[in-house]
Amino acid sequence: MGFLQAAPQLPHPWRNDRLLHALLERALPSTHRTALETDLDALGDYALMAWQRAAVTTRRKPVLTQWDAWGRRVDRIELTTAWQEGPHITTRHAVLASGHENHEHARLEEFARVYLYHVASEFYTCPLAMTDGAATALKASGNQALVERALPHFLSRDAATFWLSGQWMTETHGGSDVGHTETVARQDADGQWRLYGRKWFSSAVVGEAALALARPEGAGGGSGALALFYVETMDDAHGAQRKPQLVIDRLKDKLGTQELPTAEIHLDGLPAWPLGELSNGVRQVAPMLNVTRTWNAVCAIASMARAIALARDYAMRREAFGHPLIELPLHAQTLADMQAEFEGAFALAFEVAQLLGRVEHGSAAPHETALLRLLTPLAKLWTGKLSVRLCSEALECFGGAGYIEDTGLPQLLRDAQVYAIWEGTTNVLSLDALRALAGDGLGALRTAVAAWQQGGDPHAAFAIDAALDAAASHLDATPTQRAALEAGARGLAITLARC
Ligand code: MFK
Ligand code: FAD
Repeated sequence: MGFLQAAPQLPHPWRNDRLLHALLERALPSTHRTALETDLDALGDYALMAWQRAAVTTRRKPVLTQWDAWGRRVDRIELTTAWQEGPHITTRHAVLASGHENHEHARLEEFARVYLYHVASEFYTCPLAMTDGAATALKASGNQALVERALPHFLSRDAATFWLSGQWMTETHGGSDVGHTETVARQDADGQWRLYGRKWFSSAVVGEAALALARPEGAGGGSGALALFYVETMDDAHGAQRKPQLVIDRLKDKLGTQELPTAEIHLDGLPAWPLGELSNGVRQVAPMLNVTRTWNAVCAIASMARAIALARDYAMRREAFGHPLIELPLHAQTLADMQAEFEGAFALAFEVAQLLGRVEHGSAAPHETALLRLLTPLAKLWTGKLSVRLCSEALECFGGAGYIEDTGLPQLLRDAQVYAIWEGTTNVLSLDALRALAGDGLGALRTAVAAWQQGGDPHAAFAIDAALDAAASHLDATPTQRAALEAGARGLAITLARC
């Protein structure tokens, strides 16, 4: 046998992560770090184990069996190993529960865990994000009965009692524009609400609960008439089988996120409970959207971190023209440029995580609520786009090997494509950023930028001020200039996010 190329090795995702260490040292009191670091080290071990395991096992997808041998509808889903491990890892290391502790660093501590766990989780983080979002929306609703019913499960630190929640919004006619929702909520004579309709993308179909948008029977059209409902999916009376009023039509065959069982479902009278008023469901689900969008940003940077770590390691093992790749000036510059873009995205995503913690805890500065409202869509949309670009660049760093399935590398690129689509596409979030800018967003950003700039690079300060001035002039558009304003929204959002 001739030359054999050494495969890339993944450095320990926590012990070798200079950025995350620096952030936590800067942001957390030492008493918090000690406890957190035990979990981070364990999650780093798990990530390393999962990468090594993936190299020697055949990739699996979830499998749906709709009927048993005797003709009974069962809709049973077999999950991958990482998914079976998900509830145990998650609860043991408080991945989700830590975000709901009562202190201002709770969200930072949660998202540090998410960042280390995400790639190994095989997108078990998708339903975790939605569960976190559901817990947040339930708290915001003030519906005490539902809070007491669901939160002990959603935030459980014991796998035996842990529940996942879905987020049932998208329908065949309404993904970005949920105003087309056709699912109807009808009330029985005894007052029980039931949902009838079809949800087109359900990514936590193995979960025990969901928040669903539906139109109360007789309510008008459009999105303002939608209500937000809490549902449970399992029927304890039948040995924790799925409720018969929830039918799984099929699992989607997807470009990426293939371990995640995303289903098309029918609801045929599934019992449901409104979170609050029987209208303005979009307003009620907004706290969920903003939390899942933060997860999306953090998971997108986790994918970038993985791709760059592997490319950097490979650059020390692969030689060309008599040198390891890392010693070739242009290859080293390519890696450095990727790292620089990544570090900017890392800073933005974790800024949002910290802001969220402060705002929820009530310790935020006056401008920070509006700042969070603006930076959340900006972080989501920018990290979503950047992850595709950086994962693509990382694959190229491996040459032909980056295109070969059983290196495990192409999956990074396929998975990255989803970050820009779900939870609001780039365009939808650019328009959301406009909505936030039109409120107190721009003023909040100016206040924040002034603070960030103190002692910083004056050239960078000039660039940011110029972008903010440009944003302000766009926002002065008259109603007749609205089309031009919308057409420029993506450029504006990306400029602000990069700044
Ligand atoms: C592994 C990574 C983890 C990530 C997991 C992801 C799992 C993926 C699962 C999904 O994809 S779930 C489906 C997600 N779907 C979306 O994100 C929908 C995208 N579309 C939008 O976001 C639209 O902008 C929206 C549906 C909100 C538009 O609906 P409307 O009814 O036309 O919105 P409208 O009238 O502008 O807003 C209604 C109210 O909500 C307004 O408040 P008021 O009633 O008080 O005026 C808005 O200000 C408010 N609102 C909208 N978005 C908000 C918000 N408030 C706060 N934050 C927001 N983001
Ligand atoms: P459309 O809304 O039809 O968008 C098509 C195009 O039009 C996009 O490029 C969009 O940017 C653009 N567009 C739309 N409106 C505007 C506008 N006003 N201005 C400019 N451009 C616009 N949904 C759930 O509810 N629950 C889930 O669990 C879930 N899981 C998912 C899992 C995966 C793997 C994927 C891929 C999707 C999932 N979704 C889920 C659905 C996802 O949220 C939607 O696909 C997404 O919100 C876009 O909606 P749509 O597919 O209807 O696209």
